[in-house]
Amino acid sequence: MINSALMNVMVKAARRAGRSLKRDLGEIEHLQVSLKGPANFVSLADKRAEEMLYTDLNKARPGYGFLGEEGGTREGTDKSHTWIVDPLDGTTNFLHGIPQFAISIGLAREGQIIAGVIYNPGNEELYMAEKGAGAFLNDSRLRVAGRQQLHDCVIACGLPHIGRGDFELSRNEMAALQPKVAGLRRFGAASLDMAFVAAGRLDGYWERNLQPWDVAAGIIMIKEAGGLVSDIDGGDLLKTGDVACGNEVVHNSLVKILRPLSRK
Ligand code: 2AM
Ligand code: CA
Ligand code: CA
Ligand code: CA
Repeated sequence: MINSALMNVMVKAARRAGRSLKRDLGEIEHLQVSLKGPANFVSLADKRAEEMLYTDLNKARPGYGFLGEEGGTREGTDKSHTWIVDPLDGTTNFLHGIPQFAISIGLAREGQIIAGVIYNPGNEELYMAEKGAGAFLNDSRLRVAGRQQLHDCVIACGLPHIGRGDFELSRNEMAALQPKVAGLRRFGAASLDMAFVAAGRLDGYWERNLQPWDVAAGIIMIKEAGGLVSDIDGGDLLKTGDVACGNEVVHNSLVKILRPLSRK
């Protein structure tokens, strides 16, 4: 647990939006599901949750900027702080009734993430991290897994799908990793993949073409759990969305294998 005023604000907002998602789960016929692009679903559930998060976070910290997946950028008067919010990470899972989705709230100060909350309302797992205060799952302190050999590791990834991603690169990455690891997984909610790495459930994770709201909270979660997280090719992760993470050895091994395949 982290008992700061900031964390209380973030946790309360996440729990209220989580109750909204829970009410909407299984009510798909009432959710006005639409497409933002190929296979890019959005529903009333995403929009309602984001409005709640904006309302609560903006009320508690009136000047902060807000970047949300569904509402875009809302400028604040305080130019150094920005909320980076995904109201429903894993919409495809949500709309299929697969309980692997989350609310993700990150707070950036001068471009660095200083706090994060990731909340899965389905199983009420709440992950929190604040710079210098550690990372927690509910009441338990988190630490990344310690495995030092890739062949012992379970690694999660993302996969491109219709309308998004580089299929050939993904095939090359899978071909390179598959024979080297104990297991590959694809769960479909980036924020929870990163939370699982922080919790030591997964040894590592990589995915390309993510957005800032997919990774913001996960970045601080992994750092505060003692792991490494970065852009695969050495750039600014919040801009590129090409993430690799794990403990130091796993992170470095992933980067070493994946970077030469990249065509950037
Ligand atoms: P989203 O559910 O908030 O859109 C899974 O690979 C990750 O990619 C999820 O975090 C998901 O976030 C994101 N993503 C973006 N577009 C997607 C799509 N069309 N299908 C599945 N995941 C998508
Ligand atoms: Ca989306
Ligand atoms: Ca997302
Ligand atoms: Ca989303």
